[in-house]
Amino acid sequence: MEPGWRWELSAVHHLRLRRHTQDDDTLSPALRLDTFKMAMHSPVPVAELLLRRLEASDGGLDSAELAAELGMEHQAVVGAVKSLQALGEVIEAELRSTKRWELTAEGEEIAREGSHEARVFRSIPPEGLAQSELMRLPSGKVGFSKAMSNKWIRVDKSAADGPRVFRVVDSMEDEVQRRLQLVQGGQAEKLGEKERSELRKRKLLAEVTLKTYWVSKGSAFSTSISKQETELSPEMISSGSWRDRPFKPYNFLAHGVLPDSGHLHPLLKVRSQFRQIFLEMGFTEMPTDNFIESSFWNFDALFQPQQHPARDQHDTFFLRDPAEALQLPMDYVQRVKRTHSQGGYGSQGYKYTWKLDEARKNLLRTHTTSASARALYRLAQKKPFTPVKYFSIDRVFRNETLDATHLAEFHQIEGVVADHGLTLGHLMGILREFFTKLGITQLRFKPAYNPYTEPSMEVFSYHQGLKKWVEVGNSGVFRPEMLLPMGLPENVSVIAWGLSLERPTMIKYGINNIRDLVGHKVNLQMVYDSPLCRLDAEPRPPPTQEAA
Ligand code: FB9
Repeated sequence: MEPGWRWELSAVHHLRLRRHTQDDDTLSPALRLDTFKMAMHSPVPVAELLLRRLEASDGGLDSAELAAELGMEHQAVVGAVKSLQALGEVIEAELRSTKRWELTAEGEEIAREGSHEARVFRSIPPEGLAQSELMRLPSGKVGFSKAMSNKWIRVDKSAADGPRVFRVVDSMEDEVQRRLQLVQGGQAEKLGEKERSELRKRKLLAEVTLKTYWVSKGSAFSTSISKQETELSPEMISSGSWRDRPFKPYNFLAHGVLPDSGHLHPLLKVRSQFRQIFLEMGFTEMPTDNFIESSFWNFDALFQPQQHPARDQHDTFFLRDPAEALQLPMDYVQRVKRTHSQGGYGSQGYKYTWKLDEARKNLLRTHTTSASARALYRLAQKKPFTPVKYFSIDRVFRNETLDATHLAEFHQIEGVVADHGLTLGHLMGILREFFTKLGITQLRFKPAYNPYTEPSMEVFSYHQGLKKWVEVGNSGVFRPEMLLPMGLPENVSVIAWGLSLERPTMIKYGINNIRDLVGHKVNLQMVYDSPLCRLDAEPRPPPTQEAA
């Protein structure tokens, strides 16, 4: 047994650690084994064993070596190191990673039973063995080719009843087994690089990285670790026993256990940031508590013609039940009908036959602009007109082709400002103010088209992280054909803009596929770990695996 430390019973039968030198084999293997076993089952906590061992060591000890000596799992010693570290300066423990050679399972088996080629050699009697029979042996295939290449055996192909294998040498040295046993005995360094790599190639040996601790005495080292009190109990105070009890130093920097709490989905964190921005800008939230909308409010009221491609099955989810909206403000509907079919208010309209049935069709709203239409219509009923600033953030549904950034539903954020004489300039101004609060300052406006706004603009921002211009929204001035039938005064114009909640959330939290943010594939850990959202702060780096 190689030198090292041994547990042995001292004269008074209490356990003591003693460095066992080569010539010190006084303890009989049997006695050493059971004291060893006794140590294993001894009530002495591993930590105490470690301290005694450290006491006796000069300089320090390696946690893996100690575990080997104590014949216990390395993890148990690591546990003791950690609990001693928690006590303060009792020990110093420096994490080391040591590479060492370990036998693979097959390596273990060969160290025990001998190499395949040795077993093949041993299984060949002097009169030889039929090759077919030899191949059926468990080590047959592997052993035969190695024994051949070691020139231990030969094959007589011309033998009567088929190829026959014979020994070439009388005896052989099972070097492979010997080398594996050397490693098993902790003397891997005795093997040359070539021998080691040959064994590794045969998957008999593997180099493992072991994270071990080099433990040394701390400034408050002592072998007796009296359990430090962590609580000051009433009886300690009443008995005064607290005076002579060691207390664990209070770690004021301890993070404390995270209280179990609910976790806001990142989307809701960003939503509340957007809400905050709108409220700061004096906007009022529009009611959007109806996912189901009539085609009238979702399209017709917005002067979107009934044959517009967005109004067919491919883009919109229509409802079978309830299929139709029954209550519509008919006087207003008539004005919408006329505006679509004949125009008015200075517009020539679309010159088509507008159908009420089409307008009655229920659907899942495709945008929250339908809620803006309802709000502006209610506003128009209130005389005299008062300027307003409205916003909405809620789900909308579009029957779109699904891809990494598009699902069949997303949250639309919309801002609406109605006042006298508002112009495109006002829209650009309020967009700058809005996006600046988002931490987005470099904006570009690109002319665009929406059926319900003229002029319309797509809004782009230069994204530092992505090093490109990103479309961050759409906007426009609502058409008079939309506003005047509602009953809003001539000189009142309404500017509005919209964007999604998902896009900024994905960029903020570094999420590239919308399915990692929304839906059944979301990893709840991402929600739990998602940090607070500060929209105007630098975007967070995407979550790395580990973190995870
Ligand atoms: O959100 C979008 N982009 C975006 C927004 C913010 C953002 O923040 C980053 C932190 C820095 C990043 C990106 N978009 C709108 C632009 C694109 O993503 C676009 O491809 C997808 N759009 C959605 C619709 O897709 C069919 C986003 C969604 C959208 C588009 C238009 C409106 C609302 C949402 C609108 C409107 C509107 C126009 C005029 C009047 C009233 C409303």
